[in-house]
Amino acid sequence: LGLEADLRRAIEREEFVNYYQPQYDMAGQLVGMEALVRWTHPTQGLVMPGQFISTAEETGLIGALGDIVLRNAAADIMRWRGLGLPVVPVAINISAVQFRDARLVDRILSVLSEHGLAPDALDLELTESILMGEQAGAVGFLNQLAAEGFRIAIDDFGTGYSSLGYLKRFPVHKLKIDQSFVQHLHEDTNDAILVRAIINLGHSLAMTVVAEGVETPEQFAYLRDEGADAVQGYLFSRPVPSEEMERLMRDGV
Ligand code: G
Ligand code: G
Ligand code: MN
Ligand code: NA
Repeated sequence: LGLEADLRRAIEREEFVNYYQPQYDMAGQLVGMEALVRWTHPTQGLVMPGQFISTAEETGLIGALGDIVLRNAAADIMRWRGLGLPVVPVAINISAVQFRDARLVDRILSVLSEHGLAPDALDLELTESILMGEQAGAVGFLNQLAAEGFRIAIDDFGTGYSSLGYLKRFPVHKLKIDQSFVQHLHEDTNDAILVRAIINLGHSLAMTVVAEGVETPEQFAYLRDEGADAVQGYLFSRPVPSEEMERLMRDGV
């Protein structure tokens, strides 16, 4: 209960900032970034999402928190555009719980229109569980979001229920290979084979394939040789505050 009350207060005071982790294509060009929320706690300092996202979901506060993340992203995008910096899509994480909110699509659209932004400014990162069909209404939301012009990315791809049927039923634009497969590419032949298979699967379905959690030049070389479209990971940059992201956009890695 302590955390819930604390979180409620933090949402009222908007004690959250977006960090951003850049995504690069295989030639080193910035092609996107993922927004990752942090709580700027008055006494505990910077608190990571692992400490509060699940409580936000259980208490219904995730909707309001999601709005704050979106507003912060929209404000950053507008500032960067004003500075003439390269305009790349910002990926926003949307959890399965947020997909239960009948007003989800309206919430996202209204934040964007407040800032004069079009849906193509964002990628929406969803987990496989949302697409597995156990949630009434999820299919309708997805089709609605895609029709509005949002790109849909499947986060942590390969760790879900591995029912691939949903990939052809839903408007999915991007697969993000889960970092657990990337981590052991060079010790585990099975992981290397799975990564190759996911890249080929995505491309066969006309999707973009992004690898997460790239930490070594060897992992990057394998992904490049297998034809991955983009990479994200500590090898290039950790998630950084928006001012640092701004510097990365200006000066490169
Ligand atoms: O860097 P990292 O510790 O930031 O992120 C941990 C987890 O928190 C990730 O699984 C990520 O999907 C989740 N997360 C980060 N930011 C958000 C957010 O704005 N909304 C939701 N729903 N999840 C987020
Ligand atoms: O939304 P998702 O679960 O994909 O969130 C990505 C998580 O992975 C965040 O917590 C982010 O900080 C973390 N991350 C990003 N790049 C790397 C990396 O290269 N190595 C590791 N171990 N974690 C990473
Ligand atoms: Mn993500
Ligand atoms: Na992920």
